Amino acid sequence: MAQQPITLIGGGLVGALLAQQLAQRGFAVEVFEKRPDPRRAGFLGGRSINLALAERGLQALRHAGLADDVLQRAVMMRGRMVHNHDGHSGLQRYGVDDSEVIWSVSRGALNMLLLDAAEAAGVNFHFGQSLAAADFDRQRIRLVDHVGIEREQSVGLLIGADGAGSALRAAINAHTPLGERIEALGHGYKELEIPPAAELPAAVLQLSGGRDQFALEPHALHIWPRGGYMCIALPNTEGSFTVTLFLPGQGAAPSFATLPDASAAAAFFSEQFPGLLSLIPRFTEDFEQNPVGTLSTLYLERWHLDGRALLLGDAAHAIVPFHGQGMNCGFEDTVVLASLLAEAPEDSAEVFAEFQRVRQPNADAIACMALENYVEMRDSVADPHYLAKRELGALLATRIPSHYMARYRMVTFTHLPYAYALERGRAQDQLLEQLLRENPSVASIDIDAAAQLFASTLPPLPALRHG
Ligand code: FAD
Ligand code: 8R5
Repeated sequence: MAQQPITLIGGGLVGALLAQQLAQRGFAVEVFEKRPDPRRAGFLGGRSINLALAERGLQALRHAGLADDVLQRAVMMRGRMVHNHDGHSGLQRYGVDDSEVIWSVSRGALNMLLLDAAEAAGVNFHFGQSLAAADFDRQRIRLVDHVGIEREQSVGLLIGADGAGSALRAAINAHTPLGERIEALGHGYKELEIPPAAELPAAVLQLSGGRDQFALEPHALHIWPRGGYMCIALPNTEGSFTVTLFLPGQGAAPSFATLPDASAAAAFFSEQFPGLLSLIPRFTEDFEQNPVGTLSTLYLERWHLDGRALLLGDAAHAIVPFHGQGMNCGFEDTVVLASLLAEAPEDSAEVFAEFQRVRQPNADAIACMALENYVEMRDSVADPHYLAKRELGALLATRIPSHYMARYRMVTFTHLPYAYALERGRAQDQLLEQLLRENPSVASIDIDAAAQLFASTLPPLPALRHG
């Protein structure tokens, strides 16, 4: 087939995975990536940033033949370890057993693995080449290198996987508005590090089992919920944890505005997260060196310029991080797009329109659920009503798995469309609320009657495909 070559902007997680899949299907793919090749330049500063990989992302990696390689370097997380203010902690499992777990992976290592795989499939990468402008009518783009030298390049089909601040999005927008809306969350984040246990004084490890390589339980995503804000920690393979503080940016204490320096922040931590603070020996350096990250949701009315240019991943639908699904959703995008393009390579206008038709309702749904999960993580996980609902849900999941599945499990461990998970979750939640209103406690609920209520009110869940 005499198809147009593909010009991909951005060789991050989504760009590299898409490039590999398109090359595997016989497309000629050129990738222009702003940053230098991470395999050559190394990851400067050595900060380990990790991400949670769940079933959707894993499924996309299976398609690409890369799942086993990735899992080999991942740390299994079985559930959330909730650290309450009184110092007590407990594990809330994410799934029913160890087949339903999420995986902590290093962003740098994952990106390098994907670049290797894409190159092996025949993709041509051009690093240190940043998109500056695009002339869609002449099929040319302008690129600028790291010293500011500009050049022009002729292009084929333009696909933008250049992240939340997408330059291709800005270029399309200047040609034909995309109907862009960016909603700031108003909360920011700061990354800190818990080093491997060997680098910590024995005294602070007593409570968490000092014999281990890790200062905390390694096989969990740790949460310190504090109502309006929280900390989380994800394990790294080397025995360290990346901690993230999520906090309002402005306003009454505590907010980033009321923590002007590391000593104010340390005082706040010793009050709110004393056990955690003792595990962060480089608190001052971390707090001073690492910037406050911003969090927002990006909504676009359109994701493409007819058959000439398309956006995917964060460039099309950046979301807040609280469901750990940004990368997972972007990876799911790549499978859909690669298969649509392979089916009709000459009809890019139709493919791009169909891609948006399929993916946009799902992107909107995960955007919404990610916002909701912030409240759940920072507040509800310690709330008795929420815990009662969870307990009742767990009973129903065992009693009628055909009619009840927790929304978190649909999002994290199945390939059911996000829009379905959102809608089904709402319907289930109404019934759970009704049962808890009509009964004084979970123990007093007749589970057979509850199961009957679900079975007679809701259609059965779709049969699940596995693997
Ligand atoms: P990016 O990964 O941002 O890649 C964009 C690429 O485009 C980059 O390589 C960039 O250099 C390049 N680029 C930018 N501008 C240009 C230009 N002008 N020209 C050429 N190239 C350009 N998601 C999860 O699923 N689970 C998690 O646990 C999770 N944790 C996260 C933790 C952090 C700290 C952050 C910030 C995000 C997290 N996410 C997580 C979200 C996830 O990182 C993103 O959804 C995902 O990286 C999106 O991939 P992308 O390729 O679309 O964008
Ligand atoms: N992203 C995650 C979850 C859900 C956990 C749960 C939450 C850090 C900037 Cl905040 C967050 C989750 O409901 O118990 N799974 O994976 C990843 C998360 O944050 C990532 C690490 C992050 C952006 C900073």
